[in-house]
Amino acid sequence: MTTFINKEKREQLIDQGFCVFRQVLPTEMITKLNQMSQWMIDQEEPEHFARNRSQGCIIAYFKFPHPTFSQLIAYPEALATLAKLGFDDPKVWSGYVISKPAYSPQLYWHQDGVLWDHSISYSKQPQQYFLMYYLVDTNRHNGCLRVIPGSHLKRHVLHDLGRSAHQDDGVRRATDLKHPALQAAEGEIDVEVQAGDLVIGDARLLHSSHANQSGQRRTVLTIWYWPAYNQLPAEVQALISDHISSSPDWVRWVEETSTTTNHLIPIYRGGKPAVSWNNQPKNSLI
Ligand SMILES: O=C(O)CCC(=O)C(=O)O
Repeated sequence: MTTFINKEKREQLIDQGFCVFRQVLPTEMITKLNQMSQWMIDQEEPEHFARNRSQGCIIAYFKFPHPTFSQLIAYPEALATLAKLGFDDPKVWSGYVISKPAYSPQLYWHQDGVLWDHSISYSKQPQQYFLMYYLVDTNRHNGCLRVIPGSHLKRHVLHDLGRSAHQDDGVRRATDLKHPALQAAEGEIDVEVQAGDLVIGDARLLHSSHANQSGQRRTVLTIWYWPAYNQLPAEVQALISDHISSSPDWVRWVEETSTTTNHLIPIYRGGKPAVSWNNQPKNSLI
């Protein structure tokens, strides 16, 4: 079957670094995912929430395995949406429950690219995308996503903060609310969505989220894919495959879910050494 490519959204994703598809998840699936997320959150240790106060929490899908998360990773409507962007053979990388409790602070500005040691990161070739499903209607008041369009391809002053946002305790724990990674940023825009919408974004895009000023929890499920894994250079495929297969949790998850996720598993059997992992853009990003 030939899939109609949505050229407008593809162009937006490649040039601006993100796009939104409306109403990808039906209400019953949103209800199941909310129940699953709460079940995972309820098992997490108190120190996790304190350590990750800026995010709320960030719980990997395999930490408390649940069939509904695996169902979402291989969800036919999500994969059909990637196909509408021209990606009909994506591979998966990871997934998280990221949830802000009522009245919680903003998320720090960051980007999640790991291939900055490879020339591909300084090009428009599709690499790594997040698929984000917000499980409640989300706006500026309750902590919607904000992004800096185009920042996956163009240097921004926030790049010079480096990885301090991820590493600095005052930022992660949101005890230093005056830190530049927690401020409004030049060029930012809000991405307001309804529950069931799907936000797709480039891993290199600078993003954060507003504080949750509401009395209700705000949860997003983030799943990372390599939309065109088979077209990536061998040394990049090697990094992806080495990284995941070195995790016993990943190996167990692959075995347990193979009937539904087999076609999504990135495998590299060539002999090229992996490119090194680097989260920080070089000066050649201008
Ligand atoms: O909480 C959000 O809205 C986005 C989460 C996110 O991008 C992250 O934690 O890396």
